[in-house]
Amino acid sequence: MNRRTVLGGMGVLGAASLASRLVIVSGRAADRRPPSIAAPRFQLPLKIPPVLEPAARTETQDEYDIVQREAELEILPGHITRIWGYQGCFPGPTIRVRRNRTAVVRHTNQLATHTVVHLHGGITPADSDGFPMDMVKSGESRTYTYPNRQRACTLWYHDHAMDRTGENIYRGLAGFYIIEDEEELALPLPRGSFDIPLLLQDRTFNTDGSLHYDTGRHMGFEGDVMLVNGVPWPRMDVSTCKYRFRVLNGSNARFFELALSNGDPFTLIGTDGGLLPEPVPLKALPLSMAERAEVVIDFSRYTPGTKIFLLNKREKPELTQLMRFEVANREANEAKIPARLSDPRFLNRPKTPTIRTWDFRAGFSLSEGPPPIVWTMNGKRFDPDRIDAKVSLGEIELWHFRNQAPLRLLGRPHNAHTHLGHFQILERNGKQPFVHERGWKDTIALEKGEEALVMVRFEQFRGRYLLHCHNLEHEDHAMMSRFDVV
Ligand SMILES: [Cu+2]
Repeated sequence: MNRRTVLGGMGVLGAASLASRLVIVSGRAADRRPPSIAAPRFQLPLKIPPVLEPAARTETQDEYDIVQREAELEILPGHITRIWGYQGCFPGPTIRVRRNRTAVVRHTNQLATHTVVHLHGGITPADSDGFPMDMVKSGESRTYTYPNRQRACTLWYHDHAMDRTGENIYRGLAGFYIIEDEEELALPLPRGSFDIPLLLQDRTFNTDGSLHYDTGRHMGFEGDVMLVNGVPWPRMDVSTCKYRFRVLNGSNARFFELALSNGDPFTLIGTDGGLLPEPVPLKALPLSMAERAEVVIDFSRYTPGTKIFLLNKREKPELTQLMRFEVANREANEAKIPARLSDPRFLNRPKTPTIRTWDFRAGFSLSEGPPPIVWTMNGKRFDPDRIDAKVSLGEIELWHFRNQAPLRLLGRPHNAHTHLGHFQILERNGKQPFVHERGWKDTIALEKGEEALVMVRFEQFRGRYLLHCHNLEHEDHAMMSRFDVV
């Protein structure tokens, strides 16, 4: 008897009974994945995505052209992998812009799939924000306008097409987007070749080198090869000085807890929404999907020849090591971490704010499956035509995110991402937020049963926007809500 007939024969069951039977279909044990090709570890050099040059510049804006197309790349030595890439790159080229200079990005879709582009963390007009139904069909183009009226921070642009975001990003549609401003450029932080973006992703490769994708039965895809900037388990030669790393968890569904293999601390300087007020020394840094963290690692503490791994302490042993730093040269740079990094202009908590509650939880649907689960927000699946909240432009609200797991078995980690507005975390489970999340955020991790209270203000633009889980398979399986800024 296969799993489908087990479930098909159940008919209507009580929730507890149904849950007990779901054991056989949920979780990794139920996956039927092809064995991945063995990839070399810590031999291939880290690559840095190219910076995209504007096609044109005017006094006030930079104009970019991006073609979304397939490309055949040698990701694993001796194998060809077909990817879907911005400009055929994997990851996409980095866009670096200045605050208050408008970026106009014209995307042309030469793929066989519909696409949508979202600038994650961008304060973006609604018609350029990448609403999932604003799909660009194969052969068509769309121009997205980003005013960049926001503080310096590390954003990323990625696909957001209805029902297919997970696969589109998985096959390559993601890239960094970095906003710089005067406040940050005045600081003596590491820059140039010491300012390194790190995109963390996991993938599974079929034996012919092609990417294997499945939704993990809508639980979320987790691969068995770790990539950093599209390179499997890379190594990076570093000098004996400070480096700034802009770390992005670009995985579909994998959580990270980053640490150095020698147990030494590193310094957190920024979160999703830019620099913290002051640097924070850390030995471990949780990072859920789509979150960014900016850290400085000081390699001047080490002698040439030292090897240090970047770890994901949340993982089983074979996937713990992500990449290896090799201290290769003695070299000093002038970089410092100032005691005061920025004025983040945090909000003041209003006396009588509007409070909204957003529950992230599983729902049952016997028309789905296996498993017969759908992902819901406040018990509802995403409907692009339904407005779940109307938010007044410029008003500070408190949003209460709850990861609800009424049945323990159906509990999964989720995370909450708001479009347009960045937020400050006031409370996590009724207590102070973690030290690594006391800056501006647009995405927050919610472990099973966790809740968080955040303060958010949506500014600059009216229109339709989204709140959703950034487990991409949950998102594609409708864990998304539309709110309108009015
Ligand atoms: Cu989720």
